[in-house]
Amino acid sequence: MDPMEMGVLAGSAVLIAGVLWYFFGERETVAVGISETGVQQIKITVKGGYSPDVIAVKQGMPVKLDFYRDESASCTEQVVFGDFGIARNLPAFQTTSIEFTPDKAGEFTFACGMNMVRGKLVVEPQAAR
Ligand SMILES: [Cu+2]
Repeated sequence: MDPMEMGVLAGSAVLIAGVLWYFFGERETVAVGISETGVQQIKITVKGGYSPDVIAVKQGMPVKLDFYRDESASCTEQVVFGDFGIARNLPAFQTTSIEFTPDKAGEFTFACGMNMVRGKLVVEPQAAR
C-alpha cells in the first residue's frame, strides 16, 4: 500500500466512525447558559430534529429557549411542551423564544406537533435550603 492509499483508508475510517457516532453515539446532555438576569438561556436549532436535543436546566429558575427553525418542512412547525402546557408555532428561518419557569423536576419530552421529532428537557431539582 502506498502512502496515498493509506491516507484514503484513514480518511474513510474517520468518516465511518463519524457516521456511526452520529447515529448510535450517546446523546450528550447540554447545560444552558445563565444570563446576568438569572435566566437559563439556550439556542436550539430545529432542522429535522432539535439540536441540542437533551437540555439540562434547574428547577424554579426562568428558562428561555430560543428555537431557531432552520427549515420549512411542516413537521417541525410547532413545538409542544405537554408537561408545561406550552404549544408554540415556530415560523421558518426565525427564532422563537419560549419562556417559562419549570416548577417541577424530572425529565420532560418536548416534540413537534405530531410527536415525531423529540427532545428532552431535564429539570434538576432545586437544592434544598
Ligand atoms: Cu412532526
